[in-house]
Amino acid sequence: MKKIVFATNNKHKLEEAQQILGNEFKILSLADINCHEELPETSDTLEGNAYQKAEYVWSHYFRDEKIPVFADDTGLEVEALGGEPGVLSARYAAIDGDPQQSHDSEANMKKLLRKLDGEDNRTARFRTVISLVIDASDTTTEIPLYMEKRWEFEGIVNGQIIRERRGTTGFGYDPIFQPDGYEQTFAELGADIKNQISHRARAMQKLAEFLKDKNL
Ligand code: ITT
Repeated sequence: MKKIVFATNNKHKLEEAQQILGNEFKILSLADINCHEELPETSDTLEGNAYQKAEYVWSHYFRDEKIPVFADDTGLEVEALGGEPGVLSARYAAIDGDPQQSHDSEANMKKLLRKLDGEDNRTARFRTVISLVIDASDTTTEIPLYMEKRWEFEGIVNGQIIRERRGTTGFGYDPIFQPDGYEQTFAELGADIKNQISHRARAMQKLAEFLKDKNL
């Protein structure tokens, strides 16, 4: 079985990725490769953060092994707010509030609903970017040439921010996001449907096709 590293410890993401990549791949988490440090995530774009995480793991753990590494970053982009919270989605409430509220979904949703109070344009999208880094080093030369190749895969799901929370499954902004074509929020649709149509699933499907095509 081929190995691939997903630079995350989020169980939910690991399971979803394993389901989509199938049993041709064994997905290794950060814990599996004994990476316990905090990965850098300081970019102001999703693309930058996904690449920073994948590149960090590749360069610190896999320089001499041909194991591909990928990482993801996701943001909720709200049209009326010029794309906010975007790359700040996880720590939206913490930016000008209490730093403890980083990753506090309730506080994040509350802030977003307050910002959209009285706003009729509720159009929003979830966008995931996956960055894949593969070793392309040439170690046959006298001085080994360490090189990487990188690719990006994007997944988008369009929808609306509703005015009140509905549903109990999922995480993050799921209770206030209703994907186009559905009457329910992500938190009402449940994991089975969400995992077929979500931003992350779409990006992951593109990654899976790429790995298959390139026979990686
Ligand atoms: P990592 O440990 O993998 O970094 P994270 O919580 O930072 O997990 P992401 O970077 O993927 O997760 O997403 C950033 C934030 O965007 C996340 O904290 C949620 O608030 C929101 N988000 C991402 N995917 C979501 C989804 O499928 N449904 C609802 N909210 C989501």
